[in-house]
Amino acid sequence: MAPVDVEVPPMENQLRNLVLSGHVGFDSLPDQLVSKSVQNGFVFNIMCIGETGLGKSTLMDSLFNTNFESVPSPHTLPTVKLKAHTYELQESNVRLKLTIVDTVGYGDQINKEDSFKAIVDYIDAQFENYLQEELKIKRSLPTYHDSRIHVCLYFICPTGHGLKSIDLVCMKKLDQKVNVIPIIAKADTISKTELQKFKSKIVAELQNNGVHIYEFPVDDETVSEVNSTMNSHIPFAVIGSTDFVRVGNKMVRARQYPWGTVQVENESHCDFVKLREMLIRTNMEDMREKTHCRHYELYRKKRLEQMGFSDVDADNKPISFQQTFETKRSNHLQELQQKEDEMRQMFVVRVKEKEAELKEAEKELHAKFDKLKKDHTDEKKKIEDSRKKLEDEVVEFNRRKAQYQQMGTSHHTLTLGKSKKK
Ligand SMILES: Nc1nc2c(ncn2[C@@H]2O[C@H](COP(=O)(O)OP(=O)(O)OP(=O)(O)O)[C@@H](O)[C@H]2O)c(=O)[nH]1
Ligand SMILES: [Mg+2]
Repeated sequence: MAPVDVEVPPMENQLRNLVLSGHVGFDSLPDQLVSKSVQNGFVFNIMCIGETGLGKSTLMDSLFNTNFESVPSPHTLPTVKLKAHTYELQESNVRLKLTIVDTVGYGDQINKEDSFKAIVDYIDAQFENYLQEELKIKRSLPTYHDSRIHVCLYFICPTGHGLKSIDLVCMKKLDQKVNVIPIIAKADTISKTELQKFKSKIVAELQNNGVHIYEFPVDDETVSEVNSTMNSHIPFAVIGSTDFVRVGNKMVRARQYPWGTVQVENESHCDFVKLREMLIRTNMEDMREKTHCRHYELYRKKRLEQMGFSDVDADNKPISFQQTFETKRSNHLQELQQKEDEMRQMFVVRVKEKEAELKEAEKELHAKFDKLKKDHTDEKKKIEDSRKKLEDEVVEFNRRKAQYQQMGTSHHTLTLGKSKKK
């Protein structure tokens, strides 16, 4: 199809503001959207990165107030493995398909250099699956199970000494691919004053190393205030527990120690409530959107460019997908033709070479045959000579034999004559 030239007037001349004389009804669009979304249900995918036994599963149980029945990981795996489990949750009439991806064996290897590789590959693989679905002629995106990671909770070990190099390297590798939220795990093991210093140290280290963690959005005025306050509390120091204790007349999630009780949902004990508020109650949709519009878009751009597609040609002029395809197709055909010619030429050369080889072999064979023939003739001649010599010798022998016999006879006769005389 040839491109059609259509003159488009500038945007400002096209738009006219009109006043409606009565109620039309499109003000129900947001409600329609809500109803449709609720009907379809939502998908949210969390990745938990953190060393073995750092409280990842316990925190997930605490966040979603359920028991995901995850099993502890072994410490002895030679490589990091990613394990995804999907759950169907429902709250009121809202269904949530939640996938929790665990990084089994993270940080357990002696050589930790490749610890992040499996994670990066996993995130890319989910983007690639989505891209392949999107590129299909017959797409089924509405029913497609989107497995792209919407948030990555990075569990920091509560050492009080700042980040480990594996933390920095891993978060740096991921910050352009996923929304990274660093959290200090098992925060009940660190004192209040140490925690503040630890937090500032982590923030400074992240900044100095250019790691871009996810920031709660401040452009939506309904949540901008709470989000900007929460941004200053990052990294959240969290505690998880599967145990409940009675406080007043309420059962609350808590960890009991000989010296006291730590309540998971008590804001003066830890930042668990802040994390839940930000992750689930305020910014879940923003993370889903950023994953699609920022991280996936970046991946898609890179991949399409790798495949040879671009929005502009070599002269920086806009180029359509179809034009790129046509150019690629003709280039491909040209390449194919060139390859065919090369192969044909190569074939001719090979045939010639083979012919020469065969001729050489034939010549050698002839030479061998001639030599053999000559050897045979020589041998035959030799044998013939020997036979002749032998025959001559036989003749000579026979002649001599006859001579001797004759001589013998005449001697005998002579002897006989003498005796007669006597
Ligand atoms: N002190 C303290 N202990 C915790 C906390 N959260 C979990 N734990 C304990 O840490 C241990 C490991 O917890 P898990 O939740 O299984 O840790 P995990 O990171 O999922 O472990 P793997 O899946 O095996 O890597 C358990 O004994 C938990 O009770 C916490 O906030 N503080
Ligand atoms: Mg676990």
